[in-house]
Amino acid sequence: MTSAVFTPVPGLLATLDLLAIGQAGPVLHLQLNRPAKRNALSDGLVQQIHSAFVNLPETVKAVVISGAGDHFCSGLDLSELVERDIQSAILHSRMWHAAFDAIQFGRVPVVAVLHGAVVGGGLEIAAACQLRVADDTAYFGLPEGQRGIFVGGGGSVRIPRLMGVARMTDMMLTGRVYDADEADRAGLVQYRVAAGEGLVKGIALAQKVAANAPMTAFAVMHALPRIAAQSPGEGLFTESLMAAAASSTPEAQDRLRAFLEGRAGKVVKS
Ligand code: 1HE
Repeated sequence: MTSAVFTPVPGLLATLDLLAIGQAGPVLHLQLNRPAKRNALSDGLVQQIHSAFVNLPETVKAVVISGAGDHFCSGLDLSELVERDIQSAILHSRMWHAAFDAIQFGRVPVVAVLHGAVVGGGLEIAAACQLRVADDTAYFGLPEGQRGIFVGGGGSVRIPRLMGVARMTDMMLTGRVYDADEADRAGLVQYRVAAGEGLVKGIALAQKVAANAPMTAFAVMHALPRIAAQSPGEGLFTESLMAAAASSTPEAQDRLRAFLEGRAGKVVKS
């Protein structure tokens, strides 16, 4: 059980009726809240996710995202997949990109707590988060292949960076579904827990993440994935700029001094 007490967040976030949002200290818990539809990503839900991430309260330093009911998320709301002309289909995908970019490149790190179905757009959301926790019930699929469509929420960019192009190709061409252990081995998730324990783990991780210096959190979120997409020469240069910016903040100076004066923790085996 987590000892954190989450209370509703007033203001704009409280108006987002497809999400259940609570805050405990620096951690915000955002739950996809369409359990009757297995948290299928309707346009409204995607827009509410976007609104939530661009309107996080100043006091929030880390977010946990999870799904209400027995599944994390069943992906695109197929009932809305009406025949679109090519331009509106592009705009629909770009709307998803904007929302999931607001998760990956927002102000604070995000931990995804995954259980049950994590499929299609659900896996695309998970891939936009910085950390992923899966419990025993989680399973991962990209049914786009079977439905005659393609990923449109950033999956083709983010998922191969986690598991490789070959594994994603297999999932899309054959409908292969990964269980939680397979997903762990393939790099899709970083933490594996017993059924029902994902939220406690995710909140504990978010509390640790929230204790980081904000500039370090920012550098890890914003610089690491961009450096990974740069050439080695550009990456090294970006790294130098980021390192100089992070180490010259007053918070970094305080933390370095605390270690040298014996007031900060040592690195210990876990
Ligand atoms: C839905 C959706 C949905 C459930 N859109 N309505 N995603 C998929 O191809 C996955 C489709 N869903 C499923 O395979 C299953 O629903 C689950 C494995 C996720 C869950 O199974 P189960 O037995 O718990 O629930 P259910 O009985 O299938 O569904 C309960 C209700 O949710 C039912 O509606 P009801 O009115 O009959 O009660 C379902 O129709 C509804 N529902 N999933 C709409 N996805 C832009 S690129 C990204 C593209 C994609 O994400 S493709 C992946 C689409």
